[in-house]
Amino acid sequence: MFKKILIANRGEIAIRIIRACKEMDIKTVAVYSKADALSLHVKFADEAICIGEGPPLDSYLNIPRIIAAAEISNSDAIHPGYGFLAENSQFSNICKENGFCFIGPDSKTIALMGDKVNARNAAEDSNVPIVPGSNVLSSADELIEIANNIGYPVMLKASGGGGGKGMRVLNDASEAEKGFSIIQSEAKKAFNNPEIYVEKFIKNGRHIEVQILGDQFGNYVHFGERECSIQRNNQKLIEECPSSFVDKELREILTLKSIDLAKKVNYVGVGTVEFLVDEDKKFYFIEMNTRIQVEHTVTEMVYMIDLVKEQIKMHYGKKMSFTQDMINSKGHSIECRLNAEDPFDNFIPSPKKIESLNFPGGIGVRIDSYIYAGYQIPPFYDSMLGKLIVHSSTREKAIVKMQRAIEETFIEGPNTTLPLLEMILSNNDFINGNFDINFLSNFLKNIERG
Ligand code: MV4
Repeated sequence: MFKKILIANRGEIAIRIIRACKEMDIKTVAVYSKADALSLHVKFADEAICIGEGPPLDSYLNIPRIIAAAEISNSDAIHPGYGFLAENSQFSNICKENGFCFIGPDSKTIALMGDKVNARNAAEDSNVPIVPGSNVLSSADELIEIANNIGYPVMLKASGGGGGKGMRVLNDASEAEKGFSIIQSEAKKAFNNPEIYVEKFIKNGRHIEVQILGDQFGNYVHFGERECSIQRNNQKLIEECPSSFVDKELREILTLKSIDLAKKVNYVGVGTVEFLVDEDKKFYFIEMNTRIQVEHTVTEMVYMIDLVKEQIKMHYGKKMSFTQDMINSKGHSIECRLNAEDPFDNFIPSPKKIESLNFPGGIGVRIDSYIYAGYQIPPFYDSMLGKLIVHSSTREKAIVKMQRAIEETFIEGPNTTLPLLEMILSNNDFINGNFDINFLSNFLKNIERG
């Protein structure tokens, strides 16, 4: 096994990875910015190397400094976590060229899935249903012609985007000309890639994703689906495993198609295949994420597996130690994201000092976090402070447990998403599983109206 892994990340995911390494008897190297000198990942790792100032471009996104830290510490491998460099195909390649194993897919696979038009084509080649739409568009006229064929509303998307950035809904042809130039210039600016494409807009869908795992010998398994519809601006707030909307039949086909795609691209490691599922349970591939995701924990609770350990083993080159028929799910898990944001003021970040803190406990309660009482939240990074995850035998019991766990949680100092989470957990539509991707924005509108 690897002797030493450098973690090119911070916050709760850096700690999550350190925990897996400790239990595997792998030494860990933390890298940190000056703003993170007092962060827990620095204390928990065996070694820690400061790589620059607070702003991400000077530290967690600074490839030469991370590679230098891996060299100085004599690390074998680099784990990117999520965000930052996790889906940077160049970084995957640079790690490899410098003799470090990148704990993620090879640069070709990251680049393929990072290009959403190519990802659509890979899905189509694997007989995975995609949203009716186009390849790269060359003009607004071409957009109008294709949109007329598939029918409005349509969604314009940046091929280099994904994760909700660089998207726009067009309701009719009169919006096409302007939409085309806006999204094209946004795409050029944000992703350094002006390529855009169009898809039919799937109304009132659910956002459902499948967790897959592949080794380097062509073996693939899945760990069911996650329900990720409770989100806004592509920031998920609550995730579940399984989805109460997905029946046995739908699960079978979603997971089968996900593995077909993974096989087609010789995928190695953990990956997530994202789908939109409409009211008639028709499903459409939208993207594939080539990283460990924030919400991997709900899958871990239900399948009783450590996905980060499996990910590390797969990239070391171990053969998968189980087959699909050995994998069983049990019960239901829910995750709530604890963010330092004001949910009642447009989720404005609130990077303050944690004045006092109490985390919940009890059977089936898991906290993946990095904050402690007295910790000053730096202003430079994502506002997620941690995740509260519960597991119980049924969805109903998991909801009750989450309500109880939220009641026990106190985070004083910053504004947090806790009061909003408490309200959603007691909402009848949420409790009845009666929601889609519009739930959160409608819920917030209703609060405003009082
Ligand atoms: C869509 C869509 C409807 N139709 N594509 C958002 C994030 C990215 N992963 C894909 N996303 C979507 N793509 C088509 N053709 C709906 C979403 C979407 C969404 C849209 C508006 C508000 C909330 C949303 C939540 C999840 C997904």
